[in-house]
Amino acid sequence: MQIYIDGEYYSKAEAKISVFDHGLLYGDGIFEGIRAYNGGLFRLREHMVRLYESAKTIALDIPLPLEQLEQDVIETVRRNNLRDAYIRLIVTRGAGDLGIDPRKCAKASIIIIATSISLYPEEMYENGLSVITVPTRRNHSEMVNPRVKSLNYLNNILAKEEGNHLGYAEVVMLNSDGYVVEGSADNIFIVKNGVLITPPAFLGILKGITREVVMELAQAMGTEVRETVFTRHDLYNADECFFTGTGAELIPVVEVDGRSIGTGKPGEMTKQLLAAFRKERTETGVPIYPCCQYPSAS
Ligand code: PXG
Repeated sequence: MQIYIDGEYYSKAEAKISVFDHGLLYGDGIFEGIRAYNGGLFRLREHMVRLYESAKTIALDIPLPLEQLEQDVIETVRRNNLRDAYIRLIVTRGAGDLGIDPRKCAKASIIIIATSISLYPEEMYENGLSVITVPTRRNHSEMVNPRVKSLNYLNNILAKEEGNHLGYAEVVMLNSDGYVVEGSADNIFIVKNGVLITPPAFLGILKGITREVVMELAQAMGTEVRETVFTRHDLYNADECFFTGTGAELIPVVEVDGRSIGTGKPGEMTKQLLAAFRKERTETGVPIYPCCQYPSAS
């Protein structure tokens, strides 16, 4: 495995960063999770733009222009000879001293890891997930804004742990007003009377790239899409429900807090969108390899 750190490539054993890095000391940094399918990087530019927007909001200067870092992502996947991959792109505040002051960190560090991905079992896509709402509320937008994909993921990890504790693979988070916002690492959608509904970005969510793609696909199918607030009551009484994310892609939810959603099986619109998403992701990626230089598909 070849791991990129600040423009150089290292083996897994040699890929190391400072213990004084504020990414480690304080979760001071940002990241992206990107997928490659069939030799193409899915929605690469959208992920890059989100990374630079996260950086702007936390006043972090990424020491490379977007276009060059984008090329470095492609090169890292290439060097690892991957056609299907999960790419973790990380920018930390860099090494400073033990105080929190970011001015002590002279230069941000950039890390790119390209590897294969462990997926939810196919059976979960066919049967759907049972989930619960958890006590930990999503960060308030005026505190650590969920729009920033920051290295400080404790809010999500606590929610995930509350699900683990009770045996649930994913959870639904509410914001401090009690509105449904998202999963621990996924966006949430419901379907009611043929309308596709998802919480608006201002409510305090990560504005998922998969979420955007799914909204576009639904609109192209002629479905009405609404970004609007909804409550647990609306969730329990939805006809269908699903999560979206780079890792999960689009996964049906069939039970929430012991209430079955709709028929208790993945709904028709969910199944149609899952099929459309699977087609989209394999056909629209940014090519990693120039023509004719593909490594053999193994
Ligand atoms: N909300 C949150 C809080 C997330 O962390 C999403 C929504 C979905 O966004 P995208 O852009 O991926 O559609 C995420 C995704 C993983 C993984 O391996 C995913 C995320 C973070 C860490 C790991 O699935 N974020």
